[in-house]
Amino acid sequence: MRTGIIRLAAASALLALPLASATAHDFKVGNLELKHPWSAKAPTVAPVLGGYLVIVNTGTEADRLVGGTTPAAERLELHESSLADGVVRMRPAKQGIEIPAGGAVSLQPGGAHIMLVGPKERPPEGGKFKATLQFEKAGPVEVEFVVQAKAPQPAAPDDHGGHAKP
Ligand SMILES: [Cu+2]
Repeated sequence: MRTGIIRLAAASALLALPLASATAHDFKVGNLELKHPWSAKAPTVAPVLGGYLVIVNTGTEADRLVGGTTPAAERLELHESSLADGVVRMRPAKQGIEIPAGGAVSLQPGGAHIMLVGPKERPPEGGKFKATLQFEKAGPVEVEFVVQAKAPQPAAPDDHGGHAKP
């Protein structure tokens, strides 16, 4: 799979900001709190959909998001992004995404994120789809992503146009 590229309007969009959304919904597994999983409404031709949420680890041991499944797409992948010269490049997060002990990770446009490859359904804005996220220590947890036209916070445009079709 080719590396996708996102062009950011502003690097400041990479900053993690607190969520404030009327539609917030949370899930819990072990010491992990999964806050407001959401997906950006995408054009019907988009070969991928982004999945975003904030993961809080209230435990004393680090955990790791290592993968997952969803009936909404052929494949669920974890991607990480790096910024160079104002361009964000994304690639599969081979080691998964670490959630530090007593810390939090924000999966968001322009940063590390969940990528649904080969979407089978495209729920309208306000629609939902289920996914099971797999954590190294906390195990599997079923969550529900809500589709939004906009990020629940100031963030980069959800431009995954650089992604190659599988
Ligand atoms: Cu991606």
